[in-house]
Amino acid sequence: MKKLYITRTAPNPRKALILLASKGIDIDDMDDLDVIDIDFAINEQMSETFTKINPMQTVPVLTLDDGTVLNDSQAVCEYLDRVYGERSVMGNDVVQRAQVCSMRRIAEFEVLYNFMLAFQHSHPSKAQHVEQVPEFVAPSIARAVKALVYFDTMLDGHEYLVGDQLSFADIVLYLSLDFGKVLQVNPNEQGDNLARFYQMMNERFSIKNMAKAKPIHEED
Ligand SMILES: N[C@@H](CCC(=O)N[C@@H](CS)C(=O)NCC(=O)O)C(=O)O
Repeated sequence: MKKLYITRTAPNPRKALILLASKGIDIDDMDDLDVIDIDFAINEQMSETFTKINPMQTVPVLTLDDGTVLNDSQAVCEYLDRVYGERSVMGNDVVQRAQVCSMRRIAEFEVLYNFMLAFQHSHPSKAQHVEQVPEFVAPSIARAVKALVYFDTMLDGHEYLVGDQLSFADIVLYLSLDFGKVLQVNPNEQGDNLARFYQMMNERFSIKNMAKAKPIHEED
């Protein structure tokens, strides 16, 4: 049985959850894949059991039947996209794939990672594990917000970032907007196009709609 280790509230594992949901697949009802929830509240990602699976102590992780371990969200999502569902969310042809890759990386590196950096350096829950530098926080948020201006422009007159169908770039942009809320960046106040995009994605993929608890057991 394949195993997907996730935390349902964290942006990188949510990529995998939303990717499958966008293909109409219920992650908790798959014949060949078990979902294992990792509880950040008790630092389960740092437990001995999980560290053996992923020494990087991060989620998501996908383990395959032959023992292969995929411990990066992009790799996990590439695998899930190719193996499950009809249509790839990575793009329908060579050009679209390149466009999705480009948009996804800009959303990831300019928005999501700057928000994550700001979070790591400001949130009390991270203080024990990160040498927090408060000076990183405001410039990181500012850089992310600046990139959101670009995405608001890209969505002008378009429902999605690439073509007329949902792609992985939309998933990463949505997660970035959603994560920005913990830093008091309101996704509804970053331009009309982004607000419309956020509301559309949030109706389908909010944590509230998708969350479900299923604790890991040491014997797993
Ligand atoms: N490059 C990794 C980064 C994964 C990552 O940072 N995951 C976060 C959740 S979004 C995590 O597991 N953090 C563990 C922690 O904060 O202790 C990926 O994209 O999979």
